[in-house]
Amino acid sequence: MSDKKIHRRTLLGGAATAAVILVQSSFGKMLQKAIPESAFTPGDPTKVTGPLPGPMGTRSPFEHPEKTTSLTSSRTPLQSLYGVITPADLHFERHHAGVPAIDPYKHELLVHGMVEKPMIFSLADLKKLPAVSRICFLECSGNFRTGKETMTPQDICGLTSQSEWTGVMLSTLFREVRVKPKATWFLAEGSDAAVMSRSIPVKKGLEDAMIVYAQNGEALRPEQGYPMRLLIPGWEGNTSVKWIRRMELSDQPFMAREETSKYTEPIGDGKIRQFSFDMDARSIITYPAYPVQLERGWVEIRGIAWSGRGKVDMVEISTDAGKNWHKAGLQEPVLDKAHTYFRYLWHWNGQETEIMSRVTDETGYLQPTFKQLSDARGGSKGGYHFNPVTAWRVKRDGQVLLSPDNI
Ligand SMILES: Nc1nc2c(c(=O)[nH]1)N[C@H]1C(S)=C(S)[C@@H](COP(=O)(O)O)O[C@H]1N2
Ligand SMILES: [Mo]
Repeated sequence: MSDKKIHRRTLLGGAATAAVILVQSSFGKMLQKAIPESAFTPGDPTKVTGPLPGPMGTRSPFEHPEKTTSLTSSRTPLQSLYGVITPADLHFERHHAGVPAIDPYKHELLVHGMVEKPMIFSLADLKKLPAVSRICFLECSGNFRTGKETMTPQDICGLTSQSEWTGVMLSTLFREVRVKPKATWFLAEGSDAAVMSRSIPVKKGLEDAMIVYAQNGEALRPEQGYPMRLLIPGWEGNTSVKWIRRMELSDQPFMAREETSKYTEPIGDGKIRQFSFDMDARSIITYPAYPVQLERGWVEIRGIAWSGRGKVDMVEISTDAGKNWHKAGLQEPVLDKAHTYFRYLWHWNGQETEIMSRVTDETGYLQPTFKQLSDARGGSKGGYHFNPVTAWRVKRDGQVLLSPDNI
C-alpha cells in the first residue's frame, strides 16, 4: 500500500515535469513523450534483471533536459544542468544555413595568403600534430532575450554552453605555414551553405585560438562543426567558425558580411561599434528561477558566471532587490574564460522580494544592471553583447518570475 503510494507520487512528479516541457514543445514531441512516460512504471527493481549493457548509454526516462528550438538556433536548458560541462547533445546551436553533411575523409583546411608555405591539412594531418584540451564556454553575442515575466534561464540566456575542446593550437599551424611578420589579420571561412567568414587578428590567433576536432571526449558533433572548427576562447561565438575550410592571412580585415552588416552594435550618438569581440562578464541565477515554485525556508541559490576576459573573480548575491550584496561560493576549479558554478545559502521568510547575482571578473569589470546597460546603449533593451544582471521576483505564494525591471 505505502509502496504503491510512493511510486505513484514519484510518477506524478515526473509527469508534472513533462507537462512543463510539453507546453514548450511541438505537438509531435508531446505525443512522443506521453508514451514513454506512462510505459516506464518501475516495479520493484530488486525482483527483475534489468537491461544488459548496450553500445550507448541512455538518459533516465524520468529526465527530460531539452533544448528549445527556432529556425536559426537552439538553446541550452541552463536550469537543468548541475555542473559546468554541457552534455554535447544539449550544446546550443546557431547556424546561418543549417548543418552541412561533410565527409571527414575528403574535408580539407587550406591555410594561405601572407605565409611562406601555403598548406592543406586533412583531419588526419591535424590529429598528428601536438594536441591540446581546454575547457571554455562558447556564447553567441546575441545571447539575450526579454519581454515577459514567464521566461526561464534558457529563454533569457541559453545561447551559451561549455565543453572540453580538443584539437591543435592555431599557433602550431601558423608555425607550420610560417606566417609572414606583416600579417595582422586572418580570414576564417566555413564550408556550410552560408560560407560564413570572419576576420580575426593574428595576435588572438597566436594567443589561445585552436582548431578543434573533439568535444567532451568524442569527435565534434555535426552541429558544433564536424569535422573541425575554429575555437576563439572568450570571443563572440560567431568568430568560432564551424566546418572551417580556409584561413587566409592578410595585413587588414576582410570586411565580411558578418562583421559589417551583422555583429555590430549601436553605442549612442549614432555611432556603431564594430569588431566587439570580447564577451563581457555575465552571471545568472538558474535556481530558483521561473517556473520554480519556491517553499519557505532554506534555499540554495545556484547559477553560473563567466567572463570572456579571464577568470571569474567574485559573484555576489542580493536577496533584497539589490540593497545588500553577499559573496557566493565558487565551485573550484575556476577556469579562464569558463562557466563557473556559484552557490549561496539563503533563508526565505516568505515575503515578496527580488534575488539577483552579479559577477566581477579578474580585470575588475562588474556586470552592469539592466538600467545601466540600457542607458549606455541609448535606451535599447537588447541587441548584441547585452549582459545585464538578471533579477528574479519571488512572490509571496512562492512563484518565481522575471523581474519587471528586466523587461
Ligand atoms: N560556418 C559557420 N560557423 C559558425 C556559424 C555558422 O552559421 N556557420 N554560426 C556562428 C555563430 S553566430 C555562433 S554563436 C556559433 C555557434 O556555435 P554552436 O552552434 O556550436 O553552438 O558558431 C558560429 N560559427
Ligand atoms: Mo552567434
